[in-house]
Amino acid sequence: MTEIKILKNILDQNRHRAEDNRQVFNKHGILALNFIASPGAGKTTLLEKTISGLKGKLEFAVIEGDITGDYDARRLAALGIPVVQINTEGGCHLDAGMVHKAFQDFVLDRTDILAVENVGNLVCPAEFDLGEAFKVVVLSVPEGEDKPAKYPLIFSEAGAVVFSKIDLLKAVNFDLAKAREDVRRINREAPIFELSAATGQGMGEWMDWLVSKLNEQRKFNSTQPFS
Ligand SMILES: Nc1nc2c(ncn2[C@@H]2O[C@H](COP(=O)(O)OP(=O)(O)OP(=O)(O)O)[C@@H](O)[C@H]2O)c(=O)[nH]1
Ligand SMILES: [Mg+2]
Repeated sequence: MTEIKILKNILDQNRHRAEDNRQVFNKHGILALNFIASPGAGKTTLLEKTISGLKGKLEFAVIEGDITGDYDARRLAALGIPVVQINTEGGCHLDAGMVHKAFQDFVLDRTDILAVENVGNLVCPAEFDLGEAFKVVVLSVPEGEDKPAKYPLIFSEAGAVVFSKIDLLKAVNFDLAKAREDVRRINREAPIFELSAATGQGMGEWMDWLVSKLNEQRKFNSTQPFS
């Protein structure tokens, strides 16, 4: 009983902090995205290609969540964008308080998209709202088409689902129709992107969608639309 109460308190506290973060992002016209996927699904590569593809058009800032190390933060900082690394030292997800602390380092009025790369897994990050506009759940095709059915909570919460490494589709026999069907059963709304950060296939559609979501959010919050 005590354990349940403590967990509820932690989640309630997180929810309040997430709401504070969301208000800050809205005030500054920032589209905040929480990228969630298994280790190695291609989150950082997708961010690298997205940020390069939209260079000169949109300003990105990235918060990198990892258990330890700063490999991904270095990769992204090499693109000349502001990056903050959070090491959870064993924790399997980021929380809203960590994100709040991290974004103090950014010039918010100069940021269009704040991308948070969460710690790699499809389970714990599902419980913790960070104040993002939506979660982007990335499933790489080598992981198998059964993942939406096996990890339904995170797919049900997704604002967008990305099937990544689509260049490997044939080699790994990924059943695209089944994966799509299972996502749709759990989540009727989220757009599903099929893309390869390696070959560029599907990247245009994904980036156009990001721009349209940023504009939508700014119109909704009556801040300046991007274009
Ligand atoms: N074939 C192929 N490989 C890719 C693609 N995207 C990423 N990879 C490879 O997949 C591996 C993992 O990519 P990362 O981007 O580091 O994956 P991640 O999800 O950020 O990994 P963690 O942060 O460690 O959880 C690397 O070897 C990438 O080169 C893709 O579109 N196609
Ligand atoms: Mg990564």
